[in-house]
Amino acid sequence: MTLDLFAADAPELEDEVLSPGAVVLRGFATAQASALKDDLGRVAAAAPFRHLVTPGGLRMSVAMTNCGELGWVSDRRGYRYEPVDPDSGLRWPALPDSLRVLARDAAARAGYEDFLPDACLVNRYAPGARLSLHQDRDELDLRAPIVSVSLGLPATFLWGGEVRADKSRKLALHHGDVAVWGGPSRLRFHGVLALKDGEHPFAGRHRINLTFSKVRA
Ligand code: MD6
Ligand code: FE
Repeated sequence: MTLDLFAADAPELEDEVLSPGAVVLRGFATAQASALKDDLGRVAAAAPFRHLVTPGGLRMSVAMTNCGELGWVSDRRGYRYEPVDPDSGLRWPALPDSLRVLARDAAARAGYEDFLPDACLVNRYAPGARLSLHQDRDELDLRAPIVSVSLGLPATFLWGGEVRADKSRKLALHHGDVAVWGGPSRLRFHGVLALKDGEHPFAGRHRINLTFSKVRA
């Protein structure tokens, strides 16, 4: 029997509401993955992945780079967005059209029309890499949502509340899933548990996450 993905009885991947204004669009990016891979390869060639240091002096386990007008950086002086890659002294690579369109379409599907990101943080998780609970709050335009694309190995995502101590919910994010959060959920705490080892055709033993935001109001 061949699996006909267009058949009326094909398994539907359901959008999953996390909280008001926050949703996971299951498999939303899967069809574009090969174009994304080519474009991300070019971004990483121009601005290689690196492990940033937190203001407290800890090396982050997630490797990062950026594309778009502004890139997220962290060092002993703090967290901020910068137009120039501190490693090269050059502007971050431009946001590829494939990424811009994906982010805009995902935001629209989640109810946020005309999302025009000026920053795309590219996160690379190797086995064991994790991101503790945090808020995305270094952006000036908090009216715009965060669009977060998962590629490669699956991860366990933590969806918390408005304060760090709130109980968080765990959910799996797979290759192609896109989480969008904005409006009343824009400052929700979230994080990623330590990545389990594995192998995925998209990125081998890695998970790649793209976090799009609008920094300039
Ligand atoms: C994720 N990432 O990897 C979610 N936020 O699914 C984030 O929330 C995130 O990786 C700020 C900085 C880096 C990140
Ligand atoms: Fe985040």
